[in-house]
Amino acid sequence: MNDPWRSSRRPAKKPRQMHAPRQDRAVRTHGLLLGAAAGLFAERGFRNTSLQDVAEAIDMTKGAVYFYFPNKESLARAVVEEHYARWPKMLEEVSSQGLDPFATMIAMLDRAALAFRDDVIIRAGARLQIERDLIDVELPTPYLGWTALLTDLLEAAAREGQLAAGVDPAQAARVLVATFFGIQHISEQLNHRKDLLERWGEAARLLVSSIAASPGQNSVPS
Ligand code: LUB
Repeated sequence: MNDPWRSSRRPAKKPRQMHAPRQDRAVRTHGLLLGAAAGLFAERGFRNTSLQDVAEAIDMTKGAVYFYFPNKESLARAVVEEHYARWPKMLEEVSSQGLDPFATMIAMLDRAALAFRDDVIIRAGARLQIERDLIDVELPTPYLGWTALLTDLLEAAAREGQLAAGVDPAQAARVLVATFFGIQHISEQLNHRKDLLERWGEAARLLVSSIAASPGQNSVPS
């Protein structure tokens, strides 16, 4: 299946020619910076996080951070892009299980719920997208990747007779994305997503039963 999030990433820059050990160290430092920034963005938000805070979080000088990111906006964009880069990797893993399209959709959304609860890059990317109007840099347009993926999977499910009569794949995809977005946002606001799996499970059971051709088809785990 093609990568619905490819437009969410800038083309990878050719790494400058560096000696291997130095390049490895630069890649590791870049990853450390993303992780530290994500932790702070997820907890405090964009406005209340400074490059100095990020530098101190991993014992770097602010000057050293500037070698990787010229400003806080570019760091925020890198975190959001890494958020979206997670999904094609997840899709590759799920697709390798050989599930049918409907089960693949369920598996992706269930894994996404885990990621929104546990993955700091996912959590930070979600918060930065909420705060996108405060961030003076172009960020990927939200929601479109997931909507495209679920539309593709639901169209494949329809072709395999897995959808109830009259279910429009694109419409169902939009409702699923909006529902998932709302569920994870409300869970974050009320209890830092501690109950996200339970909240997503109850929504999924309702939605799945309303679009599946046969009750209990690929039933969502309770
Ligand atoms: C998802 C968020 C939070 C959509 O795809 C996105 O942009 C999303 C961040 O903006 O939820 C629901 C899967």
